[in-house]
Amino acid sequence: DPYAHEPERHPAFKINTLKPFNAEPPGALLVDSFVTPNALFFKRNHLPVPDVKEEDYLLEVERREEGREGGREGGREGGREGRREGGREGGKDEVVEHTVTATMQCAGNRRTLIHEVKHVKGLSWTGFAISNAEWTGVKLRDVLLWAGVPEEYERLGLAHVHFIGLDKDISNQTYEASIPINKAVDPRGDVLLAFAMNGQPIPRDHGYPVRAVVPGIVGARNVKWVGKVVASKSESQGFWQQRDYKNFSPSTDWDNVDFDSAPAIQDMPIQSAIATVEGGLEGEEEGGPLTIKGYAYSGGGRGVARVDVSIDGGKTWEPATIKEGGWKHGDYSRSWTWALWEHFVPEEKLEGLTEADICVKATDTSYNVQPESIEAYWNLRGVLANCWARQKVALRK
Ligand code: MTE
Ligand code: MO
Repeated sequence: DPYAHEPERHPAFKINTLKPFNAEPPGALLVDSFVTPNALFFKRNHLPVPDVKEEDYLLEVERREEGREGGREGGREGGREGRREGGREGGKDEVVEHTVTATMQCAGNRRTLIHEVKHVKGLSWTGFAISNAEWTGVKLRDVLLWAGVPEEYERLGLAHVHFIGLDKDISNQTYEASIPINKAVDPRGDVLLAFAMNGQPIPRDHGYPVRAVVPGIVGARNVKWVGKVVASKSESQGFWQQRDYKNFSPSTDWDNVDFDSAPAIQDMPIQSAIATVEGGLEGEEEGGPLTIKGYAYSGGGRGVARVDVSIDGGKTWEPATIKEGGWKHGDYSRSWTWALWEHFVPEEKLEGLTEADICVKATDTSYNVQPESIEAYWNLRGVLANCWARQKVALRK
């Protein structure tokens, strides 16, 4: 059993699949803290969790200047460098340690909504395949410069940085993905090769000893157990870069899909979800006041500018209170975290209503808003489900 040596997990998780282990924490626990405790951070594994020993760990960095044409592997290795990473020891003196608070979200978050329209292939995440942590590591930019990928990478035609994981399937295929090189070398891009998560060595489930943390970019590119980094002319040709994590028209199905026609998901769109609703008929004869809590998040460094809440199915709206995170004055490109919000509806606003039809939509600093319907957004892989969050609450018997 390749899954015989999996780490222990928190009992509160809603488990999606056991082997590989995929699970989300309960919403109420998740929005309880701005920084998610490691034990409650959602877990998304495609393969068995590898058991990497720090003493065996060596990060390889490669510069691949010969591109591959027509999507075929044609590159030879150039400028190959090995480097000891991870843990607290070994040659990190040339690069400085950084800590970045960044939210990570799976592209399949809220896929249950897509399943409800028409079933798709994919894990049925409700709304909590997202978490926030303080990551410590070295900037990928510094490692690339140290390893001989020069600032003038464009002259060499280098356009992507690949991360190759140490987790393998039965045919020895490893998990890998890539990001655009401009994100990797941007000093304000904050991409880390992280070795600590919330002040602890990264837990095995999250990539021990080193994982890529790519703030603002979909979870799938935040490769765990990174064994190798490659600066390359072409995008990763890995399955999860080319044949998954892409979004298509509602009319596209498995018979006519052309994966090469769509870009790999990188930045995440504006998103929000309801985590808890207190009040209403809960323990009362007549519906009491409502307290609604949840999160909002946008990718690409865009901040959450506002969260609007409606209790009448979207006819009228009020802004929620952002408790933590979200937009900061003057920052348009470096908001890496979610915003936790809260909305209180007093009893007088509920008078005459038999039910509250709660809708939530967030707006980011580019004024992108969430789409209203999921039907218009259905896609065969069930990714990027970011329609309005909705929940109905009974107010009268
Ligand atoms: N990295 C490796 N090596 N193997 C994986 O299966 N899953 C990816 C990404 N990095 C994955 C990986 C996906 S799809 C997501 S959403 C995030 O890791 C989840 O990170 P987490 O388990 O730390 O929450
Ligand atoms: Mo994911």
